Amino acid sequence: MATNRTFTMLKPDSIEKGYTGAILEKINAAGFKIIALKQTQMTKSDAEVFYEVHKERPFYGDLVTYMTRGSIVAAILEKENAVADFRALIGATNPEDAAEGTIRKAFATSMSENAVHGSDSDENAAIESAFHFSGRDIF
Ligand code: FUP
Repeated sequence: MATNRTFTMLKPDSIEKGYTGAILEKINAAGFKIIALKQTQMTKSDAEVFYEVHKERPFYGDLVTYMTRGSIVAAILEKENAVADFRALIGATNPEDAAEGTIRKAFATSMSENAVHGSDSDENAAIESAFHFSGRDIF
């Protein structure tokens, strides 16, 4: 996949609070083009695989429970320097540390319920995009 793409999920807390539209608007306003989009719910095994890198961490079980308790909105975004620019737009993992103007500052409540996911590398963006979308879902 080209390096001008990243992958995001609006997490269950964002959907529950009705923030889908507001967050997508911020993403568009920051210059990202949405090239794939869907609302779906991850199964327990989906979340376990998606977050396998954190398997040994103490928060892993809670993270899987949280990510599967309701629907998420998954999207692939396109923009020059997408991975780094999107990480800047979402802000620090802990919303208390997130800068003003970031999505987590505006919409997240805690480190464990932090509103949105953003891929941390081009390689993971490609893996995570393929986890949720097939080629025919990407425009
Ligand atoms: P990020 O890349 O900012 O999404 O953060 P990480 O990949 O480090 O963590 C993934 C998710 O695990 C976070 F979004 C929330 C959760 N997490 C915790 O609940 N506690 C922690 O100490 C770290 C991460």
